[in-house]
Amino acid sequence: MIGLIFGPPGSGKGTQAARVEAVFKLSHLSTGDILRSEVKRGTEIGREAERIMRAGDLVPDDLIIRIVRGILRDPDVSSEVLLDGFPRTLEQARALDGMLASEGHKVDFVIAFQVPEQILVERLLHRAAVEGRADDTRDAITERMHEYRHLTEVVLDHYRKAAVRVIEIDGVGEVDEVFGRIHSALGKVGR
Ligand code: B4P
Repeated sequence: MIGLIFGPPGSGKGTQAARVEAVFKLSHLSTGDILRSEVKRGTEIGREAERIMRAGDLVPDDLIIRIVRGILRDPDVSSEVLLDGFPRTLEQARALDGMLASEGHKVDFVIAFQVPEQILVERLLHRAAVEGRADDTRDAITERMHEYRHLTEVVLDHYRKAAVRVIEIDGVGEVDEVFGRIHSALGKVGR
C-alpha cells in the first residue's frame, strides 16, 4: 500500500501524516524531514540542500529521487508507506511510478489538501514565530507557494489521469477536525 499526502506548504501534510501513520499503520516518510536531518548532521546532501531550502526552492530532482529510491529499496522499510512531500514535480512522479512498477506496485491513493493561500501564509508565519524554521521567512514562503503552483500542482493531474484515487480534503479547521475528514474518507477506500 503506497499513499501520498499532498498539498501546498502549510496545508497540514506533516501534521496529518503523523496521525495517519499512527491510526492506519502506514510508515510516514517525509522528504522535508529527511532533508532537515541531513542539514542538521552537516552531511554532503545537507550542505547541498541547505541554501536551496532556505530560499524556498525545491532541491534538484536527481538528489531527492536518489534518496527516496534508496529508502524504498531498503528491505527493512515497510511496504505500507505514506509519502509526505514527494513527489513534488512531474519528473519525481514519473520516477516514483517507475520504482513502484518495477516491484509490481503503484500509488494506491493521494490525500490532497485544499487550503486558501492566506491561511497557509498565516500558519507558516505562526510556525516561524514558534519554531523558527529556516524556510518560514516571508520571502521563502512566497517562493515556496510559487514553486508549488508552477511545479507541484501538476502532479495531482498526473495521478488523476492515471486513475489513482485522489481524496480531496478540506484542510481548513482544527487539526482533529481535518483528521476526522481523512479518517472517514480513508475508511471508505478500505484502509
Ligand atoms: P516540507 O517539510 O514538506 O514542508 P511544508 O510543505 O511546509 O510542509 P510541512 O509538512 O512541514 O508543514 P505542515 O503543512 O504540516 O518541505 C520543506 C522543504 O524541503 C521544501 O520547501 C523543499 O525545499 C524541500 N523538499 C522537501 N521535499 C522535496 C522534494 N520532494 N523535492 C524537492 N524539494 C523538497 O504544517 C505547517 C504549519 O501549519 C505547522 O506549524 C502546523 O502546526 C500548522 N498546521 C497544520 N495543520 C493546521 C490546522 N489544521 N490548523 C492550524 N494550523 C495547522
